[in-house]
Amino acid sequence: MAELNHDRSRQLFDEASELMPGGVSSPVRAFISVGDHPFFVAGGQGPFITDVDGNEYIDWVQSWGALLLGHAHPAVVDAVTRAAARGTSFGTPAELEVELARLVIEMVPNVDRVRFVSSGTEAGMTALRLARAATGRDKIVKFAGCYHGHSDALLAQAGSGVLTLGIPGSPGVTEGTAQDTIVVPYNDLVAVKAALDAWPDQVAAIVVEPVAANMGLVVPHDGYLEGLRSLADEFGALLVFDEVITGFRLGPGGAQERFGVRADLVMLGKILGGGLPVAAVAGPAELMDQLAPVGSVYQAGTLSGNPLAMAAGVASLRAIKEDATLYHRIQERARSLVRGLVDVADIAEVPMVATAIGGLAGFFFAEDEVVDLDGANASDADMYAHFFRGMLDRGIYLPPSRYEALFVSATHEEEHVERTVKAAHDVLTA
Ligand code: HOZ
Repeated sequence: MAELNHDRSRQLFDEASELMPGGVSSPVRAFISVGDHPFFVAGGQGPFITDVDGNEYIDWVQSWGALLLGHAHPAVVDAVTRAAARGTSFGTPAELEVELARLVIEMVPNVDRVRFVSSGTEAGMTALRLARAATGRDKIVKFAGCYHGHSDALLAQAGSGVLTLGIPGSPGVTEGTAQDTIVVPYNDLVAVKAALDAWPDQVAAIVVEPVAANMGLVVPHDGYLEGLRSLADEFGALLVFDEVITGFRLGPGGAQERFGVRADLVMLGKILGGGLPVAAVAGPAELMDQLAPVGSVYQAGTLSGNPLAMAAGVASLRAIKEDATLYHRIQERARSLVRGLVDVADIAEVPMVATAIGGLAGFFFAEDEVVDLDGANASDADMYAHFFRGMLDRGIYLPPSRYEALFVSATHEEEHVERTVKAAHDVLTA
């Protein structure tokens, strides 16, 4: 079949590459691991994204999960437009912050206080600082393949772009910082216990993506999150759930609600901002009130609580709350998508394993179920790249890396699943 015309995107990418490192503002967007050039976006509507050459794609990335309601949701657009007309930034408290904080506290379990920041990275930095201050300990336990933003302490064996580009440990992270980060495999409680035994009274926090979605999609074993909770309690460490992806996606209360496991601190982002830069650290008052200005743990930001971002967040969470069937629909859609992909892979005799949870879907070209980073690494990278390019040519935009998840929005219908599965059939049987 004829390839789509990407002339304008190519031209822009050439220009961008002279002006910005790799031509992008964030590494995975460069499409390097799938052997392609990125398309440049012109706009999006619901489940669709359109590029500057006029090609339209069914978008299963949805701004890396930020858009639960799909592109350009009318309520979000309206709220942001009205907020912008009143002024774009004040650096002073505003009513919408109170409203968004109230919505978060209402929807997310075990939260009395919310500190808004502008990115998941900031949320991770703040959660760690708070955990270290609250426990008087330095070390943290994280999991290979989990990604919590690009702060120094959390980059070790991180997922997402760090994996995609095969960067083992980023230059610029000091040895001292790296020494305080203990990395163990995901889904392995014995390894966590061993780490806590090896550094008694030194671990401030166990930081985890309750469903790992930055090494591809890897779900926790039954009892895994409960096990982390017990180990944290036994060893006096805090349990930090990075719910930047799972928050408001697995259900209104995220992973805590879905799995019935309490976290001491929660990192939120993506859906929280409805596509604008909002993230947050949230938790019980006794911890959160250690942040300045009540406590002495310092954290600040000129654009924190930005009115446009707050307006988008409030409009999104309200729309989510009002849509009684949303979580059922996205879950059914995610399941039907992975069922369809696996069926097609079977027909084509291509090994594939796939999983779906809430509005998250993921697949690996692999024989065996993937439970950790080793499994994800063992999946077929060349096959993923080939599949990605074939799907893009057929108007389906998948994550440009096998280490990312697929995101279902409230606007994806069964017909979009069917078109995706048909395209997958054509690519895999060609
Ligand atoms: N952290 C995102 C993937 N999990 C990548 C964001 C981006 O490159 O835009």
